[in-house]
Amino acid sequence: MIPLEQPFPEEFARRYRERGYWRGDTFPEVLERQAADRRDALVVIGGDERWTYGELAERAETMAAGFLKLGLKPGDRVVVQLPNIPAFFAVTFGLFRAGLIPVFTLPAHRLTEIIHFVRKSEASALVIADEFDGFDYRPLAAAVKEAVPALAHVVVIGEAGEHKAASDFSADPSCLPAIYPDPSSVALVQISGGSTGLSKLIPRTHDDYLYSIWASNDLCGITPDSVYLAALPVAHNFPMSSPGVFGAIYAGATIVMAPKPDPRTAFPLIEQEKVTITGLVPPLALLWLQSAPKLGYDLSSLEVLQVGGAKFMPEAAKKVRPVLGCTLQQVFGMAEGLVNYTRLDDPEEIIVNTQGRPISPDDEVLVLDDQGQPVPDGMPGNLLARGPYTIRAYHDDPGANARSFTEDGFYRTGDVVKRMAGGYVEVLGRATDHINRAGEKISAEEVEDHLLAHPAIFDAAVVSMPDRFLGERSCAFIIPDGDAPSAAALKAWMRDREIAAFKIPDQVVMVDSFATTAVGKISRKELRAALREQQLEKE
Ligand code: J2J
Repeated sequence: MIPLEQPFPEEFARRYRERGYWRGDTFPEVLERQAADRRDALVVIGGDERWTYGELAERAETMAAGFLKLGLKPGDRVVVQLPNIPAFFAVTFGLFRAGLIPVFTLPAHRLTEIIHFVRKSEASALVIADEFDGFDYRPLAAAVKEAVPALAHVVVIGEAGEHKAASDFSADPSCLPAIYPDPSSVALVQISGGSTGLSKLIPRTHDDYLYSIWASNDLCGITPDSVYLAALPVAHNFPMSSPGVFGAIYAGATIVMAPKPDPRTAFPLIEQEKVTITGLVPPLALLWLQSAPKLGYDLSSLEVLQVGGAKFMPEAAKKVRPVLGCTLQQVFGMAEGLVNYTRLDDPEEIIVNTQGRPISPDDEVLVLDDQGQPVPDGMPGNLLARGPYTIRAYHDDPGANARSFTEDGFYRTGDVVKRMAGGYVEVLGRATDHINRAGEKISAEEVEDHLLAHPAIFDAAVVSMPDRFLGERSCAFIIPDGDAPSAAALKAWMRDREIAAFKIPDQVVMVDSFATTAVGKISRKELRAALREQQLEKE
């Protein structure tokens, strides 16, 4: 197995420890501490379930024993694909307790993506829910197992069918590891939004991830009295760690799991459970702003609304306080590390117009022109970052590592930003070709690769187009080979390739040729411009 590691150079690791960022803490210890300190406090509410910290710790131990009895060994990887249900925490903290490493995927992922994550992480088990939102994950898991024989086990929350039921696991404290993991070892794997090709694996250590979590708690006002609503899928880095559900557990707060983020699902939960903080992507924030006055729920417990994942426009940002009566916190983060927040006591002007500033005094941020020279504050440039919770490398991907990191360890975020006084940044756009569709990142290359498999497609280029609601949506320009397929037929064909639905192009345009750049590459920039012109003509 290729080892999962995060190569922070020793001198940096030493500095991060000396400055108190890396506290030598680990995830299993965090839960154990909370279970001892606040056994009867509520940790998670979801559906009909209300678990205390004590219960969660017990359930996690049972899971841990169950996984180990299947034959998994500490250090093995387990792909987790679960919706927002309390069992997510029993599984995740069970894996932590057993020294196993969760690889987090989203409920929207389908066969193609899950096979990739299982293969790339060399996972020996996959954990799924039986069904969610009308989709049965059991046949998907069976197909993954068939495609990847090294995947030894599928564990199901709910009705297991042909797989193993997590409910059959039984407690056995004797098989649990007596020692905790090394804090500098990899605790979990996140996945990249990805601008080129398939998603990359992002190994995060106990030290670095926990730092981003506890420091976020301080900046977001999380206390044991906080009630965090998990509206976005919890496996995503934002609701997981900024400060998200893990922040809530670190602080001894309560998590409310919303199965879906729409107002009719989320608002009653806010009213009933007196939710104090939640995080949304911009299109959802718009929907909440529009629905709050109409639906008439009592949202007065809400103190902070975090918005991130994509740019939240100032005109919308301005409405948060008057309409929802809470403080807006803009969050500009990435699963690779660096997270920026507006501070809760920042002037409204900063909260509305910027995407915040980095968490840590030791976040090193560069804003460079295309030649790699620093640009003055206030001018657009490419954002690079290095720091105590920003990765130094993706897992097992030398090509991506050479592209995405400088020799001295800065991560090239691919974002174009303007830095302002006080280190606040405004996100202007991206240098790389991914589409940010309501916070879901889509790699243009990955979708093009699927399209090129179509027998009637000669070439394909996928670009973003502005969308009033989603921020961006995707458009595929296609040069057909012979008779062009209809857009509907093409979308149906894409769906049959079993990829996440959000990756299927929203619009399909047939063309005779592509504009190319000076070196003969497809110019996605010109294609985007062509789209904008078309839209203008329509308006
Ligand atoms: C503009 N673009 C943004 C913002 C992310 C917290 C919050 C978000 C993520 C996330 C995260 C943006 N304005 N406010 O992991 O911990 C775009 C940028 C960035 C990419 C990262 C977190 N917030 N973005 O969205 O790994 O382009 O993480 O590089 O999914 O989202 O995407 P992802």
